Amino acid sequence: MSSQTTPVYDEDQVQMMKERCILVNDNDECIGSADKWDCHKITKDSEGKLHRAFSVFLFDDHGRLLLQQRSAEKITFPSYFTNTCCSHPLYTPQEMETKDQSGVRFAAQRKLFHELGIPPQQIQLDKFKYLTRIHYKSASDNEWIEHEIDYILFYKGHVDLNVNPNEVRSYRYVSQSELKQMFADSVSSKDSEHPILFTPWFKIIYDNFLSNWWDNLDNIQSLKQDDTIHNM
Ligand code: DMA
Ligand code: MN
Repeated sequence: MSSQTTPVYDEDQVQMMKERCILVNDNDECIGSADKWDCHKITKDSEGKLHRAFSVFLFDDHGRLLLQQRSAEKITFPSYFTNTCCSHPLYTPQEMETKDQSGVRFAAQRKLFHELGIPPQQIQLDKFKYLTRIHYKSASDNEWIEHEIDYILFYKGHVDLNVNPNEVRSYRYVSQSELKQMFADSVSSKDSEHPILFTPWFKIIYDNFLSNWWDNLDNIQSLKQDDTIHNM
């Protein structure tokens, strides 16, 4: 006899599934709102809903990238390694503002505090370097999917960390060569009991953009693609 088991999700993470995300069309124009659950749930009628997101890449003064391993409690992509911080601007006047990407900048400051405990006063909104937007879709498992237009924000500067264990399982600063080694280890760990997994959006960015951006970290504004939305 087979029975369908419903996974028991972490209470705090389930609570956050009530957040209202910004629904967008392919041109990143707001077309409404939906809760985080509906945006990411695979149902028989839909594969999630296209919404707005952001990805922060935070570098220390030596140019090393702060990597995050998502907590085991995350409902999507648990225990995967990824860039410093990812989330969604919310359906509020402040976080929906598109002029100078001020809504996603504000949301990024909010989540750097929530996930990593970085004091908001250490994050100056105009020090986020906005690079481009990436439209992608990728399933986490049979139940959950990401389908987003993801704003890429770089940030360089020293910050103090006080990580939230409900969000972050581990973190480390890596050089370009250390990250390359982790990707190599990830391939060779594929069939092991504890594979090293990277989130699909981080892998897309790593494969297509990151080395060029990282090589030009101190002149990053010259690589900005204001009006582009990459379809990946
Ligand atoms: C969502 O990240 C954003 C991207 C770019 C995938 P997330 O699942 O970490 O969102 P949250 O931190 O709000 O749970
Ligand atoms: Mn999302």
